[in-house]
Amino acid sequence: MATKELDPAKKLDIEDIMKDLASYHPPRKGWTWREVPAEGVRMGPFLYRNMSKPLKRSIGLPASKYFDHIDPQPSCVVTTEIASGRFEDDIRRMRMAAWHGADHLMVIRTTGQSHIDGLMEGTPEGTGGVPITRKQIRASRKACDMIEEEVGRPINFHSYVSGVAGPEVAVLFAEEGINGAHQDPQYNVLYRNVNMYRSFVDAAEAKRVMSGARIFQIDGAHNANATAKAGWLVMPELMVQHGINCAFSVAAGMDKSLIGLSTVPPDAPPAPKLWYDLPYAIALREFFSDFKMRAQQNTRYIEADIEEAVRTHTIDTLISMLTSADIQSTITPDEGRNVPWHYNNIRGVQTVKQTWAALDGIKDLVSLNMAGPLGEMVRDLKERAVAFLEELLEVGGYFAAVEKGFFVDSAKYPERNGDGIARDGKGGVGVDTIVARDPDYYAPVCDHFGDNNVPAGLSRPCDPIGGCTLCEPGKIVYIDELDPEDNADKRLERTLPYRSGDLLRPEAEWAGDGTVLLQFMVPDSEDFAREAGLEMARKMGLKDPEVVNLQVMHPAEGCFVEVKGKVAFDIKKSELKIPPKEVMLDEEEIRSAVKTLGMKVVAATVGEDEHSVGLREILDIKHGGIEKYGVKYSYLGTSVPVGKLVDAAIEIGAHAILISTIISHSDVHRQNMRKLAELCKEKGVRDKIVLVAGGTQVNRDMAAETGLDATFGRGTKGIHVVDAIVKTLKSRGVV
Ligand code: Z98
Repeated sequence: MATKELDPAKKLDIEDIMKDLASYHPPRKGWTWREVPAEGVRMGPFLYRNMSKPLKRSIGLPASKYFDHIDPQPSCVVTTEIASGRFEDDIRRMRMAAWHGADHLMVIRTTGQSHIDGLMEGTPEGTGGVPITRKQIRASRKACDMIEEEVGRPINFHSYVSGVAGPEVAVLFAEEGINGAHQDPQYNVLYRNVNMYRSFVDAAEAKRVMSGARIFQIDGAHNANATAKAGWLVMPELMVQHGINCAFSVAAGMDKSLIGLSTVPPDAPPAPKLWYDLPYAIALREFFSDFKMRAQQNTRYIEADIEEAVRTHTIDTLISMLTSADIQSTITPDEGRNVPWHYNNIRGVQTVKQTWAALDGIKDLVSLNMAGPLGEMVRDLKERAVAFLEELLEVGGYFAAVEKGFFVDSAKYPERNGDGIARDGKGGVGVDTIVARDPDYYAPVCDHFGDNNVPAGLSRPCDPIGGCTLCEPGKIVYIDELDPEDNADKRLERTLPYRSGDLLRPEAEWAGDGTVLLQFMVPDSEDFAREAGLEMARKMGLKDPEVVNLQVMHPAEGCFVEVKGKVAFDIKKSELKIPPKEVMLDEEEIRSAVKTLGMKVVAATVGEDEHSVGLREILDIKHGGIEKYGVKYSYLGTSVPVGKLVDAAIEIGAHAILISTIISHSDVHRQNMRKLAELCKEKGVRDKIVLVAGGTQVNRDMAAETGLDATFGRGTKGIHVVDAIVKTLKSRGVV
């Protein structure tokens, strides 16, 4: 079914997306990589060596305005994790993330979904993630189908095939066109205490179904270095975990190109990161050269400070570039803050984009010195991993090793601390639930693992039933909301005024949530800063304030505090006075007009005004003053009588007079402005010279009131002034 084209000027119409879901099926299935032209990508004045094709529509980095708004896109797939608990809000966030360059949207499941032994229906609200259900996936995939058209690049939608309903979830994902999923039976065993045999039986089926739908798989080895007391010591074990999942996946019928290793740098500064993370990344790439690498920042070290997260992320991205990661997952400090802020997803994506552009083609300029300690460390890791695997085989194989607590032990193999996660083969969720298939077992479904006595002569195993749901999507049974209260329609009703009505509230997570973040410094010790911060936020009118970040600046002098909270007021859009949008002339047009005229201006602060700093900023080239655009200026100094300025302008044939007037008592600023206009009239030059005034108490409306051509207040830059002069001269037919 074709989706509607999105209008970039309009918000997503969530209600419309929710319509006709029962008959919606994704137009395409399977994972997609970015297109990376071998000859590089030319953008603006640059040639990029390792970038993918640009997007049809996107928002560049903040500094892109200095470079013709180019938005180079890294060669790797860029991931962002989105999971606010309400999928209907997340799809708006997905659109924002896609516009900034994310093409892998990972939807974290709600806490505990691994333990649910079947599929959930409806779209209840989640905590710590989104409940993954058919309706939620279908609506989100439908939104992604529209968004990918809008930005001009396929979007990979991703969630998790883990827990005791793994195979059922895999079928659901295959039916609904999910493009990527975490799947690793070891994850279930170690972190979710699912029975080890059951977990591997399930995984074989799940992996087979995933490969049929060309769903890209990411493993779960990284969870060990996020869980272990010392992540940098478990690297040999991680390589073994990767190896087990890769080998098992291939044995279950998965294509190697669809298997990704979840490579997570074991360290973060202040640790000497490069000495651990780089050899680990290289050892992985060398051992697993047939497979893909998805790199993600280590969540274990993420504190509540966004700056810290971004710094570590930048270094991680450098390592990813040096070792050619295929997917870069981005992370935000939200794990430490408990609010998944929309804009932090974007910041994570920007970090990768910014680093990738800055370091584009780094491998053509810099090479790794494998002859030194790096090569030695890589070899050491590989040897330890091989020895680990050998011992695992010696004790009787994987299951025996898990029983003995081989995994997530906090010492560096072959040392052991005896604190690994040990699981009992006769225990765990789903123990004793494996049923051997009868010798004549036959299931009329496709992509089914193991013995299936498909009758001879059929082109598809599902022919006798006229097609399975993987072949005939029309057979999928779609169940809509069951809960009359906890459902998307009810939530959408409540948030409608904030999404398409007249009301506006700040938003961080959900439409109309009113959540804001305050940043300030409390000039006292940590003992007081937290409570003081909360109290200050309350006095500023925030409800439910919570300190989400506190950084000591000095033990006694003070702390930087970030407090989140909620506001309860609404703003009415219809009551806002929106100033008319100023359309500035093109910079080139301005420069050429200035050049043609040989534009000259005279400038001074007038009356008894000694404040010259603002005017100098408007004039000097240093911070983008009018000099930058070729204007020649005569600066007459401070406290200059208005008449002197007019005489000077006439004498040198200036095109404009610029006065600056800060002092405003007794309305002296207005008086000087009026005087300038009157004197020019008296001397018969009013139509020849453009009159401009500026100052902190001046605003745009004062021009009309005082008889000048343009007046400017705070925040004015040289470009605004020269734009106004050229526009006025154009209106007079001078240029
Ligand atoms: C990541 N930010 O890896 P439940 N299966 C595997 C996993 O690694 C995970 C799950 C399932 C991280 C997210 N990973 C952490 C192999 C989780 C999650 O429903 O939470 O048990 O599944 O991208």
